Amino acid sequence: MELQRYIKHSQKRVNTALAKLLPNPNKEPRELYKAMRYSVLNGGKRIRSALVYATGDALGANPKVLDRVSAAIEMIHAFSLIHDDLPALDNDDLRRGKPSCHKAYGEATAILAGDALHTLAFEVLTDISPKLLPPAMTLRMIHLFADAIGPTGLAGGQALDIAMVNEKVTIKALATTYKLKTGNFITTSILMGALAARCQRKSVLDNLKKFGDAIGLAFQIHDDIIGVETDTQTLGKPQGSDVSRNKPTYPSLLGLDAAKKIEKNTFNQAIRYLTKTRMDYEQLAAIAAYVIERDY
Ligand code: GRG
Repeated sequence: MELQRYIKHSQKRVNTALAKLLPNPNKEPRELYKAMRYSVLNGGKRIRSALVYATGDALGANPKVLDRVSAAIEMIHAFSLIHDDLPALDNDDLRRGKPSCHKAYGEATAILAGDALHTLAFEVLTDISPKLLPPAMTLRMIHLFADAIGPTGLAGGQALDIAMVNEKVTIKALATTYKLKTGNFITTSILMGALAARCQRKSVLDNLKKFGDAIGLAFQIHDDIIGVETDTQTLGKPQGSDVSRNKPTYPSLLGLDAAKKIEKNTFNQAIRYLTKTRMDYEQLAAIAAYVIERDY
């Protein structure tokens, strides 16, 4: 299937699953449930879900399992964005072109909406039917998932990110921060898609991991580049916000041209690992290309 259609199709799959799995906003506590739905269902490119579906579909996973995996991943992603936008962290008023969660619902509700999405994501995974996936495989997925969110994942990466503001850092330290803050969660989305298909082949899993790590880094370098080059309206968040916060980025440390060169080399490396999996990787390769071509 052509990429744009595949991405639209995956967005529809995950949005349908999310709409069912998120709590009913007509029940109490309404404000909390509305804030959760607002933050998860307010757009988003759904790149991580597309990676789950592309990997799982290629390896023959049950579509219902993939829906739960994708939904759990988008819940955690939305949770991290809600907390990232809070005044104590990045203090952003705009997310996906709309008021950020705390601007729309207040800080207390935004904190709780993030917390509730965090736990709901785990519940969604533990509820995968043992008829569809052996519990040992589900447990393996949940372990990977937790690992990508906690101290050696999103939370740890965010701590490093905060500590870097106004500091002189090396490109190596920045790459480590990006791996924790962004890369691990992208790699995990791909590996969960493979585990959802009961894939146990070490060479496939190892090369998918290397592909994910490379494409995760390319994703974040591209985020730095479009943060400088794309206007606020297209970005859905303020252009140049990293510069105004004095946050180190690939372009600020190396210059735009060098950042673009590294991004391209990292993408090429990612594709080399992908070809080594010997799976049907056409959609994954197309999504990887989109990751470094998107303008928001
Ligand atoms: C996870 C325990 C825990 C705490 C939260 C706030 C935080 C710690 C982590 C934030 C990490 C963060 C915001 C990383 C940025 C990742 C990133 C590049 C987000 C943008 O992703 P896109 O472009 O966004 O896929 P859309 O809107 O398309 O979904």
